[in-house]
Amino acid sequence: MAQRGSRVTVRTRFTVSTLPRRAVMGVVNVTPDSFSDGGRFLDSGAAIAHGRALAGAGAALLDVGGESTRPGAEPVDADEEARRVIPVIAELASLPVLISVDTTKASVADAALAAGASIVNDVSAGTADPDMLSVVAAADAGFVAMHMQGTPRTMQRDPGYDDVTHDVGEYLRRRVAAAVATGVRRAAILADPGVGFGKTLEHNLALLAGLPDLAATAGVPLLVGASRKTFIGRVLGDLPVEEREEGTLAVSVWCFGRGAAVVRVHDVASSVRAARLLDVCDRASQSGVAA
Ligand code: PMM
Repeated sequence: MAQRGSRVTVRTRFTVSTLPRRAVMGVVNVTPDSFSDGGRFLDSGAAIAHGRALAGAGAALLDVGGESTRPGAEPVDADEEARRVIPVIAELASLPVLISVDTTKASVADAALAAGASIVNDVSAGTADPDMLSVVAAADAGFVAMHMQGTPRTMQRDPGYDDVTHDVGEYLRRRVAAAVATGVRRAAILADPGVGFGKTLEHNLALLAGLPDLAATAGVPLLVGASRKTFIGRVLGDLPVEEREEGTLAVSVWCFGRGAAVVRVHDVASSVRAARLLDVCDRASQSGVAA
């Protein structure tokens, strides 16, 4: 429980199995330079309004980030990052959705968990800050362990793997094991292949094709964040970021069809509607309903 002024925020104890079967995480970037919506929500009032709108559109989780991880991005110091995200998290924590903080810094994670976040989404899977896993464990919080090759500044220069699905799966398995060994509950961990983080178009496609294998190797359910990323634009003939929504939706449906537990997207409404349709089709096929 976190105290903030006169308001008391109750942080929900996160367990992956309590999520809707196909859950949608909405992105709330409080950054001047994010990958696809950079600068739009740097003002915390605008970010809060955006988070409310995403929750209203059916997001089960809101992911609040104050440091851009787009290729080439420069790091932000912890004080500035906390100044961006904490007021937004404190406000959004009163909504009936789970809040995650997108950070690689233990001090930011700690403050975010105190402000009402339930999950730490770490694109470095706990490797960037030696205190990260113990902060998550001490708060009994959820954890998203993402794979990245290199750092955001350098990761797209020349990514390489022996076998991308195997290498990423093994990495995620090791990071999940490290988190569990530090005291993070396995039932509160999601693994993420890190679409676009040190990956070519072919690597991204191989990972999407291999989602069931990845989940089996990682040993925990998957979260996938492909929304508006470069590979979608490339596949569709170099479309700019504002024209990648249909491609994003196709990837959400693909990921849900391959068993992903969560998709992380900017446009929540379309993926939520798709998830509902998939649920209804599943139920119809299970009960043998014919048209
Ligand atoms: N992508 C971005 C930022 N954070 N976190 C996870 N777990 N997975 C992702 O794929 C991911 C992430 C970059 O995209 P954005 O700048 O548009 O949020």
